[in-house]
Amino acid sequence: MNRRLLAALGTVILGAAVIAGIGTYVASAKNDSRVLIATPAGTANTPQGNLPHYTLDMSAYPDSMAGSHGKSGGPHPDWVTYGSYTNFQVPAHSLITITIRQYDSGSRITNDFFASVHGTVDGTAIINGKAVTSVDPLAVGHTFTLHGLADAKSEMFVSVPLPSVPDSLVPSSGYTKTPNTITFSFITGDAGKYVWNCEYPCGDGTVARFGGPMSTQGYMSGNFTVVNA
Ligand SMILES: [Cu+2]
Repeated sequence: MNRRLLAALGTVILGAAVIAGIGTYVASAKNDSRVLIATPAGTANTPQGNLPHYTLDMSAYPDSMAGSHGKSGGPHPDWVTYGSYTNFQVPAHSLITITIRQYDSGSRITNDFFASVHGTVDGTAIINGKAVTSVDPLAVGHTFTLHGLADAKSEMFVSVPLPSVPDSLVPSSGYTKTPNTITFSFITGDAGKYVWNCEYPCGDGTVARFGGPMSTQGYMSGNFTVVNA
C-alpha cells in the first residue's frame, strides 16, 4: 500500500470515527412531520461559481414553550428545542445561508471539535456580527451539526457552535431579549437525505446528558433533505 493511499485511508477512518462519535440520535425520526422549505434569495457568487441562493431561519430555545410543540409546550414543555421547525428542505448545488437565534444558556462542550466551525463556505460563521472560526468551548449552548446518512450520495458535513447566553441574562420565564445570532453559509451537493443534530449534551436521562431532547427527533435533531431544484 503506498503512502498516499494509506494517508487517504487514515482520513476516511478518522471521518468515520467522528461520525460514529456523533451517536444514535436519529433512531426515531417521527416526532415532527412538518418541513420548512428554504426561501429563495436570488443568486450568489461562491467558490463554485454563481449559484442559486436560499435561506433558512431557526431558533434554539431553553424550553419547548416557543410554539413549535404547541402553546402548552407539548409532551415535554421543559425540554430544550430548536424551532419553529426541525425538518428542512433545500435545493441541491446551491448556496444555503442559515440564521439561528440562540436563546439558551450552556456550559462546557464535551468535545472541543464541536466548538469550531466546520464545512462552511469560508470556514467561518458570523456570530453577533463578527466572523469567527470557533467559540469558547466553555460557553456553548448548542450546535447545528449537519451530515449524511450512510446512504447519502455525496458527503456533507457542516457543524457550527452556538455560544451560550450568560445565565444572568436568561430570564426564569420567557426568553432573553438579546439572543446570540449565528449566520453561516454552505454549498449543497447532490440531492439526498441528510440529518442534523446538536452536539452539545443538552439532554437528560444519563450522566452524559444525551437522553431526552438529544435523542428525540423534533427537539435537538431533524431531517435535512436536499432536493433537485
Ligand atoms: Cu442542544
